[in-house]
Amino acid sequence: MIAILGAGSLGRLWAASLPSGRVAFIARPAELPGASIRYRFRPFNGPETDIHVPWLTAGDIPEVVLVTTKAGDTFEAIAGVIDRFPRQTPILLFQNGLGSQQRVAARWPEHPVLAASTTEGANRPEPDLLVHAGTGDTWVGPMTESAGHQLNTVVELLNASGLTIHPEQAILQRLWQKLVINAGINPYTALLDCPNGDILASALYQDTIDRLCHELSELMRASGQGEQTPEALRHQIETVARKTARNTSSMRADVLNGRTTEINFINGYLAKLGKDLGIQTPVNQMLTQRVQQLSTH
Ligand code: NAD
Ligand code: KPL
Repeated sequence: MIAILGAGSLGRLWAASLPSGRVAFIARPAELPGASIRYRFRPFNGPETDIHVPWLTAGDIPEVVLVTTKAGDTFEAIAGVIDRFPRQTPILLFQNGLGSQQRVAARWPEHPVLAASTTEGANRPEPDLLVHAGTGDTWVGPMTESAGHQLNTVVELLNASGLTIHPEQAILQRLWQKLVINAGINPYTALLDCPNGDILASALYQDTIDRLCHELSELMRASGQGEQTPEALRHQIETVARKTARNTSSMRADVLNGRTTEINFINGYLAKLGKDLGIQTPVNQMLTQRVQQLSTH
């Protein structure tokens, strides 16, 4: 049995993709779950299907727990349920950005904690409809020492979904690569309320992107993530912004839907890291503060 904590867009994508009967959602501790979660699943290709996913029952021991909550909810979500699972149960974290994964790995080092970086795209235009909006790749790798031994088992379990999974020993590096892209696209789309491609010609982006990439380059070097010039980072950001030009970023979508954004785990994480490492990060700080202000009213 594969258990999923967080029955939102990504959790429902995994639940719909894994073989039925092999997957269950984990209820919040105070929740009295009903019979099952039901929704329509619109795959990337092919006809819509009806999905029923049961709740994990007290006697079920999952082979792995997929955590698909937002970064800001993850620590508390796991803390509420982790006592139900044996120590050897692998925990696989799907959060965007950085900070939440390290916090979980540091708090529960005895558990095999793994992290995933995924380019799959899923959304819920209606509460009972899950749309697989874009197919991609998912890299999975260990965040704690004990997780290294479980990596192949976890990847094999996930392979049953038909989604494309890769084992990745250097998962932190992979998460950093995505962090850089998110840091250079997401806050601009939220502040400018525009699709990804439209940020490129804006004054806000033009005035700050070189300084932002300089901060990113310094932070990567100081935290052992290798040497990347600011120019190379800007090129990577702009390539993704052009490739996803008509997309609404996850951060813009969160703001438009009145949800808390993941800014604290993207530019906010980088600003905090700068403070810890003695590196100035005025652009990351400015973007973090301005996006935080968007969500407070
Ligand atoms: P979402 O908001 O749709 O889903 C999160 C779910 O977690 C919600 O249903 C929420 O009710 C639930 N939740 C919150 N606290 C909980 C708790 N204590 N116990 C149980 N459930 C709880 O978000 P999402 O789009 O599915 O994204 C989840 C994470 O995956 C984010 O970090 C996001 O950046 C990342 N991600 C998402 C996608 C995507 O396509 N949706 C792609 C890549 C990465
Ligand atoms: O990952 C993304 C997000 O929206 O969070 C990008 C790459 C910016 C695509 O929209």
